[in-house]
Amino acid sequence: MAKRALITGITGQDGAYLAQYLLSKGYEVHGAVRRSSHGGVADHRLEWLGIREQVRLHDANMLDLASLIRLVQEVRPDEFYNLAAQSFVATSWNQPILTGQITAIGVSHALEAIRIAKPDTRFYQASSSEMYGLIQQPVQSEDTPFYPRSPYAVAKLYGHWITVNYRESFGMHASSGILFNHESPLRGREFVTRKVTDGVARIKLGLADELRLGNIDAKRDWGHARDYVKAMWLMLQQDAADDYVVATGTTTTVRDMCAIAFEHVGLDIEEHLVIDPEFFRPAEVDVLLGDPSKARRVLGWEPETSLGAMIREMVDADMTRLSQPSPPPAISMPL
Ligand code: NAP
Ligand code: F7E
Repeated sequence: MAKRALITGITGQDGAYLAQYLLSKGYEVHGAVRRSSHGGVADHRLEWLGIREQVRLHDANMLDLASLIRLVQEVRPDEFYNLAAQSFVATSWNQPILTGQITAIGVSHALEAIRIAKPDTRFYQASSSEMYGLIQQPVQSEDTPFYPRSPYAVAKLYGHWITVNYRESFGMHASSGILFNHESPLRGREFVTRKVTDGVARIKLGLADELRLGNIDAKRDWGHARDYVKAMWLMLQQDAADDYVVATGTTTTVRDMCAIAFEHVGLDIEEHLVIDPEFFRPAEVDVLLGDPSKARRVLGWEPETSLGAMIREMVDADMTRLSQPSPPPAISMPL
């Protein structure tokens, strides 16, 4: 019989790629979707990957424990991937309480739903390298102490430790993936890589003439979401649940990432890039660099896509989107 997976956050970047990967492995894939007045566009990433008709979507919200209990009772998943979150760091200073409710307490809701309705379900928690924040070691591994620098990172720390706690308290098969930044053509346009690739494509096509960014000296360890969702699945195939860093082991400045995008379309970065104080954060995570050796050793996982290849893929996808007869308008949020 096909294994059954339940994904919260299935309408997000990782949820879409994970659904595609699990379908390719023969899973029956179910997803939790929160009701929105924009219902017609919530599944645009699943549409982009051509899998919308192959997944079963259910009405549930991370803020509503009862909806999650009912969902686990109804779907009876073998594996539960908790990807739902208020995941944009900058917004977490504007909406710190909502971020805590979804990104922290939402994890407790998911774990309680499993504990009540089907305790043998294997659980994956989407933890984050943002938990390292003000880094305590130059290269971050599973043993590096955390020092969160945003309401988002504080909330993720709760989600991480409550996952560890349910594993230790109730013997649940609950694993936490400490994933470093991962991107793709399906990344939200508020995140810096996609803001850059969308912005560069607009400039190339004459739809804009500048790209406004904040701290371009920040460094990140960027990988491809398509590669990273494989690590999530591998964690749940292990006999024992555990925590793993998933990263490339290479770090790059925002400036250099941006240069790759401009170069790809033959534009001069100096002519178009504008530094705008509006995009600086109240507290910054200056540099992140992960050590994925445990994931490599135990899971046999390797990143397959270089930063350069990924940024070029993203620019090409944005050029295609923006060349359509009615291209998407520029992002309107002040983010
Ligand atoms: P994303 O694109 O922002 O997707 C977030 C998902 O959560 C969306 O499907 C969203 O639904 C859903 N969601 C938000 N609030 C919800 C609620 N109250 N109830 C139900 N669903 C809700 O994020 P992502 O990049 O795919 O990341 C997936 C997960 O990994 C997140 O937990 C993120 O924090 C974490 N993470 C991401 C990275 C990264 O670099 N991408 C790195 C480490 C950890 P809507 O479509 O309705 O908004
Ligand atoms: O920022 C700098 C910004 O928003 C990266 C989320 O998926 O990864 C993501 O969080 C860096 C920061 O991602 C702009 O200050 C400069 O230093 O793309 P980002 P993030 O904050 O690292 C982690 C692992 C997660 O878990 C999160 O969910 O880029 N930066 N100028 C800018 N960032 C943005 N967004 N916009 C700018 O204009």
